[in-house]
Amino acid sequence: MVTQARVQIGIVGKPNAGKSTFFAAATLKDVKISPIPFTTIDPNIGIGYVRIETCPCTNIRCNPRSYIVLDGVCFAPVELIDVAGLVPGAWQGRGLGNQFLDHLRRAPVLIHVVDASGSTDEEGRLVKPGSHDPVSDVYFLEREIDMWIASILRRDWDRVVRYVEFSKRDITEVLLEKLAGLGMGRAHVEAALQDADLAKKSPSKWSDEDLVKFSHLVREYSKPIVIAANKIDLPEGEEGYKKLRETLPNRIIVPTSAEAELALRRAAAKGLIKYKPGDQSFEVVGQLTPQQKSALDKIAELLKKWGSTGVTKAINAAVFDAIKYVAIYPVEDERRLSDKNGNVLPDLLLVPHTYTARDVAYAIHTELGERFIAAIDVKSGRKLAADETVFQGLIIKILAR
Ligand SMILES: Nc1nc2c(ncn2[C@@H]2O[C@H](COP(=O)(O)OP(=O)(O)OP(=O)(O)O)[C@@H](O)[C@H]2O)c(=O)[nH]1
Ligand SMILES: [Mg+2]
Repeated sequence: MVTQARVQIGIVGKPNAGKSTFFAAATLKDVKISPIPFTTIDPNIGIGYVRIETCPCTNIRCNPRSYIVLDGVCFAPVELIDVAGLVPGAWQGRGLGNQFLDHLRRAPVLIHVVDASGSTDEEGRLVKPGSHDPVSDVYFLEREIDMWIASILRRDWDRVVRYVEFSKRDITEVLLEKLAGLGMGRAHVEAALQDADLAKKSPSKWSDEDLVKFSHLVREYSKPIVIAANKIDLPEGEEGYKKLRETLPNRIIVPTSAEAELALRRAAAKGLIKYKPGDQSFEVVGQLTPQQKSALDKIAELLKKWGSTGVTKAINAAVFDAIKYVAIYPVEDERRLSDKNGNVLPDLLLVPHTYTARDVAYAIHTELGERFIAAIDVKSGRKLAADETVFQGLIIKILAR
């Protein structure tokens, strides 16, 4: 079985926006949820799923090991990390500060849960619905994340200066070393240096503004953010979502009701309804109390209006749109589409779309990477060279020495 590290998704936002509700809805983990700011202090870590509609398993009987198939729909696991709320000035120590973002170092993508209903102020305190502007939350939160990265760079900026000025090392290399632990790669660092106009400026001459500008760009390139416009079950939530769309037309924004998704997942777990994450509707199969019925009726209306609760859509958008990962299916026996033991399509790997056939071999096992000769696109029978990139839905067999 393939044991590649799971894709991590960080869930960020101000207090009381619904981060833990989103997390609980996606993972079914029992975590603290309440309308009091700073309910979450230590991070919650759990497994959520991306939903893959057109999966080879739709037409074949398979024996999935590292993913799940429900009614012909595939669900591949991702790791979700729900952290404490950020408030303006967190980088200067306000609220719980921003140190806890260190838990998101390895996450290549973030979901920003925004209270689109405007019923909480920038510190997460309850206010009249519609009275707080959700757009301002997007701006301040992203700045706090940029400042977190800037603070990590500032910590030993003297060393960066020394290496570049006195040891004559290339600034890209020195920054890369520093930022590798934050999941940032060469392309991210080079592009940020270029676009911030800093590629040729010696680090001793960088102003603090330069450092923040670089941090902003390198964050944008290495940890893109999907916005979950949450609480759309409230009338003001719809307004807020529209405003977010209008003000930020180039951003990935998914309308969500984390609360509705949580209710549906819990009802399904209790056997009251038939529902899979991301479904457009549900079917009642158990005995409902009048309260349950009325709550579910409301959710049915929401699904009709919005197409889904948006939670799975936001996770999918993070993995497939923001960082453009693809789902591929490694097999050992290309005729039976199975592993050595006859398990059909046992594995589903989520990998960057820039991955080559050889990268995939390494992701499965270092040794397989080292012994790599070529790969086969099983559906077409075509050979893939080591440096050919993989694509969505590829069933791949690695040929190794
Ligand atoms: N109406 C509505 N309320 C929601 C939704 N999602 C969360 N809430 C409510 O918002 C409040 C805060 O939810 P949490 O999930 O604890 O928020 P959080 O962002 O984790 O907050 P902190 O841990 O304090 O940072 C709770 O009362 C939730 O029930 C939603 O989609 N719709
Ligand atoms: Mg929380």
